Amino acid sequence: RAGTPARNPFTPEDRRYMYEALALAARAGYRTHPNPQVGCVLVQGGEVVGRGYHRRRGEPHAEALALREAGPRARGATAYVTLEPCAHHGLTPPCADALVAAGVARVVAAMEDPDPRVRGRGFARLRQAGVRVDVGLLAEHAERLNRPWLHYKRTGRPYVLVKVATSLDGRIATRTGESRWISSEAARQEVHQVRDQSDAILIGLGTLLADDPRLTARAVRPGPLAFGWGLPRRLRNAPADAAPEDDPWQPRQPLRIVVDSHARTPSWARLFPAIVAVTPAAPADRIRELEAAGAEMLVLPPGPDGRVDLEALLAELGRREVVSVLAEGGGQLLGALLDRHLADGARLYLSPLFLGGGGAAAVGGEGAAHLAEVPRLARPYTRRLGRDLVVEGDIVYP
Ligand code: AOF
Ligand code: ZN
Repeated sequence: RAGTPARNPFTPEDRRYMYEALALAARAGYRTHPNPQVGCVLVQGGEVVGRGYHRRRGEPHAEALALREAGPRARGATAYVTLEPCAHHGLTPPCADALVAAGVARVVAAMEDPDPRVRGRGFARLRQAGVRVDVGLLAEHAERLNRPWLHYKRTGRPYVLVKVATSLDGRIATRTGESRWISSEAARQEVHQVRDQSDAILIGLGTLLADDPRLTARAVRPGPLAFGWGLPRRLRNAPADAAPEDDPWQPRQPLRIVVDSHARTPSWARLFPAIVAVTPAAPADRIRELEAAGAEMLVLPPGPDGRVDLEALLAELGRREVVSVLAEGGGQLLGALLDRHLADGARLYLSPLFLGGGGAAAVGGEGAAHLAEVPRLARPYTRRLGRDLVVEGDIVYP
């Protein structure tokens, strides 16, 4: 134990600069899709000489922007980066080479890049060129910053966030079916910000029939990082706090997806254009009709229960570079995702109301027979929002 501090290569200054790099990265507000959010700060003689963050796919990487700002002052500098510098020729040249060429003396990285094109190769190149490399500073923040992207890179599937807005007794409607509005105005507004930061929204047929939702993001302002629970407030709020002229907030509409085994979606549904996921049991005439209405029909193998195999659906979405999915309901879909261990995170908006017996439950599905088998939040984070209580966190399965 006595030897531990001596092996920690990081100083309080290192922490401060890495924190700054993380705050820069977070400004992107997931606009980097399908890329990660990355920030970089270059420090020379106790002075910041360059800053950068990756804004959008195809635009320069964080390191390239910081090096551009620093110019010749990058020589001998320390680079603080929130992710391992890349080693591949993608849409832009390798950052590891650019750092070497600029004469950077030391690279401090929060974590390794799990992308198969990088995965340690960036560090190896830097070290081969004589650059000192220290990895692991504020890694827990870096993990939370790119929660959906890291999951997507590691599993090939999008990160699935389950959204639930209920009464205190976990219901989404009264016994007569009234459901508008259980959650407060503030919570409903936040949901638009979450949609705006999600690549796709998933609903079941029941919800479509009950609500006929548009599922668009009608967010007027950028919000805090939707998938960033556990981050310090300053990092999580970075997109909202970034000056608009600094990073213009372009509206982005998520893909809309309905899980509808037998293609019962009405052709007048308001959410079109959308993807409708069906099984081979769906009638051909309905498929043609929905295609004419603006649907992309995705015929997937049926799962064990005869309905759309959600695992196959997520695998297909992963192939299409969907990094994050917001599952908005209803109870059957959310229950099926939990039953099959496919829900990765949850956000609950709890309104201080009791709807009582007879009101529909927010989560259905098969459910657990024993407490030892239930999914739970690894660590629930809570906060107040208007009159509601928000509970969010990563789901773990036994
Ligand atoms: C970095 N700095 O700022 C980012 C990195 O399509 P490309 O060429 O932009 O490459 C995307 C990949 O590069 C992405 O999957 C991730 O591994 C890495 N992103 N790397 O050094 C950055 N955005
Ligand atoms: Zn790069």
